[in-house]
Amino acid sequence: MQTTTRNLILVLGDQLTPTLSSLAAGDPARDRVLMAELDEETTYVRHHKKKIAFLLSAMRHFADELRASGWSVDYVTLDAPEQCGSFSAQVEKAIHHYRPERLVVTMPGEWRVLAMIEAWRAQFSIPVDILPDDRFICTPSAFRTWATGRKQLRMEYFYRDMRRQTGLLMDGDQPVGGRWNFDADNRKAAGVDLFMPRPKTCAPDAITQDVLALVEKRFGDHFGDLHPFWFAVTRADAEAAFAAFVEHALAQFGDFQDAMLAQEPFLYHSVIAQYMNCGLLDPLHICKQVEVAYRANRVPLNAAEGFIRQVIGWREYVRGIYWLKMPGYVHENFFDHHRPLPDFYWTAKTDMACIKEAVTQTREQAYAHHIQRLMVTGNFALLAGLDPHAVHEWYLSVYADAYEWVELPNTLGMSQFADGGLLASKPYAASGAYINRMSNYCGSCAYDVAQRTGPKACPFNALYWNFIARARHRIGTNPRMAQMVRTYERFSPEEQQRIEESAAAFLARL
Ligand code: FAD
Ligand code: DLZ
Ligand code: SF4
Repeated sequence: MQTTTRNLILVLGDQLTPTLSSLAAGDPARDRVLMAELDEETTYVRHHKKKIAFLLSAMRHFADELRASGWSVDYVTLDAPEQCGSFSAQVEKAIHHYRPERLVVTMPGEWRVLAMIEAWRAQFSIPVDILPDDRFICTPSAFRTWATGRKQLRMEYFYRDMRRQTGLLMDGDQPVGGRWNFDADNRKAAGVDLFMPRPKTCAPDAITQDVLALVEKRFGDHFGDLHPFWFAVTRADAEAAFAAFVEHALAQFGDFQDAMLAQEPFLYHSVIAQYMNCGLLDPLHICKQVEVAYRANRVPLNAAEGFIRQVIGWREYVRGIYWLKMPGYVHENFFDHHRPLPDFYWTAKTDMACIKEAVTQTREQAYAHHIQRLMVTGNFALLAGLDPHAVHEWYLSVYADAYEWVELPNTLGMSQFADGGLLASKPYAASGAYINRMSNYCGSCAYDVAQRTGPKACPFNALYWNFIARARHRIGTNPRMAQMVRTYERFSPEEQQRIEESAAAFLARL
């Protein structure tokens, strides 16, 4: 039993990893871990109820895991009288109580929290050690070095470096299969007759039941359905969920990565970002398991490469951009869009079948897959000129995997092009034809995807051309947009007029 505390180790809610640098540097016999459920963290946006329940339950299970391996853990629950509201106040109280020699913390995922921790150096009377977060492959400073001097940042080149650095899917210094990227094989639309694996579900245990009751009581008015709650909240269950994905879904992950089907929220996606982002799963380890499945001929190369690219490519790349560009990044608004978020982002009350489907499953599951986020809700926001900051806050609230370091560059950069093309090479803007090609939503929609203008026309169509019309002076020189700008400019003045009127009439009704 520990009598005095040498160092105080603060473990944040998304640092649920036993090999975390702050824990690896510590000594269970002499140091004390502090974890806290806090008003500020549970409300800095109005998180989805399932997201809060998931994280608090995972935190409580992790505290038990640490205690079982010999650590002394002070765990403050949200409803405890000693809960102080913020990291700063909670740490101050613990320092006052234990009088530790040092405070140790692994680098947080968010700029807001890093600024707070850095301020503690002046605020508290003890040294504050901020250790690197080695759960990522690329450090912020290595990313800065990679980015420095490049005319354009492109994920594809970064990704190749990550492949070389990790040795994943490499034959010597060459990519397995002779190509770095098999995305061209990954654009299949899904038929309704496909067999759909489902993510592994876990029944809530007693700890989770307590958390669910707490969340219902405290956050009953937040967006989202709390029940049924089926996320894994322990490392063992998250690993089992990932193993089930590898066995049942990974082989078709590549083929149907971009597909969307009504009533099928998950298709062949892994549904593990929430586990990776809070530290229950290790990104490099899971990529190695995917490579093993490929080398054992259990999954094709386009699936294995596609999956590994998302994790060591996109995930690391967006984090690099986040730390390179914060704190200013959050305010970027290249197209000067200011329209408020329509209510249907919360209520799903809209005649647009694609948006209704994406928002309904978001409310039910705190999950939508990448193409729904990018090409349905994100695409609509871009075309309708919604305020990118409001869009960012929506994405940060509603998904169980949402943390600012990963959500912000995806929303502001990839989806809204609000950084003017720093992250993505072109705006992800598309008309209804794209959604129709990749989904079965349009068949049951009140609108007609084949019509460009008029009251029955799919709103994405007029909005798309209207976006091209208003944005062409800013994006017309982008080689990937020039063709669409030229097409628009070849429309007759009457057609251009009809597009403008249809778009304006729709936006006026929002
Ligand atoms: P899969 O499709 O099975 O992919 C496997 C893994 O690859 C994911 O678990 C994830 O860790 C990683 N990955 C895939 N694409 C990306 C990407 N673009 N950026 C970073 N990692 C990626 N991802 C988050 O983790 N948190 C977010 O808050 C988030 N917000 C997003 C907001 C928008 C507007 C968009 C367009 C994308 C966002 N993404 C976010 C990226 C991506 O949509 C999710 O990672 C993915 O849908 C999670 O589901 P999955 O685990 O089934 O992923
Ligand atoms: C997201 C979140 C929530 C909802 N609640 C807590 C919490 O109560 N306590 C905590 O330590 N962390 C929480 N988090 C995660 C933090 O917000 C996260 O650590 C920071 O965003 C830094 O990435
Ligand atoms: Fe969405 Fe348009 Fe298709 Fe309706 S017709 S589902 S609004 S893309």
